[in-house]
Amino acid sequence: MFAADSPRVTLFFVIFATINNTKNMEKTWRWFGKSDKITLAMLKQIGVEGIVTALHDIPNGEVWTVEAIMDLKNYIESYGLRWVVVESLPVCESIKYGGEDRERLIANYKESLANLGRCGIHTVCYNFMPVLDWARTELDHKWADGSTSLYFNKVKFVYFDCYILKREGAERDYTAAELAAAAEMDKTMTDADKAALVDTIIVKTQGFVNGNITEHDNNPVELFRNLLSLYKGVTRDVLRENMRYFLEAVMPVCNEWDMNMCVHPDDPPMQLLGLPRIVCCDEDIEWFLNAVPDPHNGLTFCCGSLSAGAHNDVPALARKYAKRTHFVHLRSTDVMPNGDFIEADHLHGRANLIEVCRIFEEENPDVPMRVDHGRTMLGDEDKGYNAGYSFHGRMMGLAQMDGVMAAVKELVKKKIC
Ligand code: DNO
Repeated sequence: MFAADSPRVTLFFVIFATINNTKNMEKTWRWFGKSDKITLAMLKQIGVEGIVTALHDIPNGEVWTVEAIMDLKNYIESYGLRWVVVESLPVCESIKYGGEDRERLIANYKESLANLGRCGIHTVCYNFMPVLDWARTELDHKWADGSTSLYFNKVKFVYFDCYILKREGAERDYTAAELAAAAEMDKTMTDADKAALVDTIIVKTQGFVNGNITEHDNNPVELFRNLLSLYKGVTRDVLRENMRYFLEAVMPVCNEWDMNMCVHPDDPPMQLLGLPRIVCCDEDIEWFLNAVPDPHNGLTFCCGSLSAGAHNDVPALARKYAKRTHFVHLRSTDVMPNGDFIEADHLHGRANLIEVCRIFEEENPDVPMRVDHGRTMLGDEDKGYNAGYSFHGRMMGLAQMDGVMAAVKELVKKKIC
């Protein structure tokens, strides 16, 4: 098989793709709506064809009406693009922890799904992570070349949990070495450092994806504590049952309107802050797919999230779950022995995206894929883009993955690999 990290192989792919001109993967892009600083006109110029987006202005739990969906869909189509995937139709916390108003919220969710189906949009990405969507501790970790990427520093996360959040019993979740390193860190952390860490973990990475806490909230830590307290007594098994309950409730609508639901893996794929996380590994994926064995119940195969767990063999998971995958995120990470991880570039890291693309080309060639995250580079840094969602960095990732896909398509067709 290919050595994904060989520059010569990479070059071969890119040149090969250029000269062969095969019908390539649909180039999709996560776009945050009409107020996104990266406009559809810019995306047209870099060859984007499909859009991944959501009605970001509608508060979680409210119905997405046909009018609102069509307004955005028509806007996207006026640029000659198409709305391919919804990311995300958020599942409210109350559905996850099993609150009193979950029936009403599930009814609203079903109505939104039916309305999306009526408008011709059939793939919906969501997640079942309690409170915290994805977790990072640094937004601008420097590479030697001057570009930056997102980073998860385990000790900083321990520090946030034990010294800022001061969660009861938090110490039990960490090793003696991690606690000692956090105590050491406490000697030099200023108030400004602490505020920046809070801003990264619970504001800048969260506001634009799940709306629990936004830039306008005054006391994010207090709000966050309140959210965590909603999960008292919600064990892993309870969360699993709540997920099964939700999926069973929405499947009839999914069947009627041919809606593909695809859950995003937990990012990173491990327990955090005492909260259960239930889409972390092979056994978890197998569980939720079997719990509701309807083909509309599927996975967002986020190579980046899965690769951030040293326990996950990403190509092996792709082989096993390609046919139940409705959406792919192309991103890679490198995991360090101390539990840190860094977002690698798209041709490197432990996700092995070249092999993953080959597997999907063989097993599920029409699945929508998007390049996920990118470095911050070449002027991206002062544009105020959402964390991880740079313009130049993602454009580079898109070009790399486009070349890889073109080559893989040709090689699979000729049965060379
Ligand atoms: C982060 C994203 C996630 C993802 C949601 C899906 O960059 O991958 O926020 O969109 O978890 O619901």
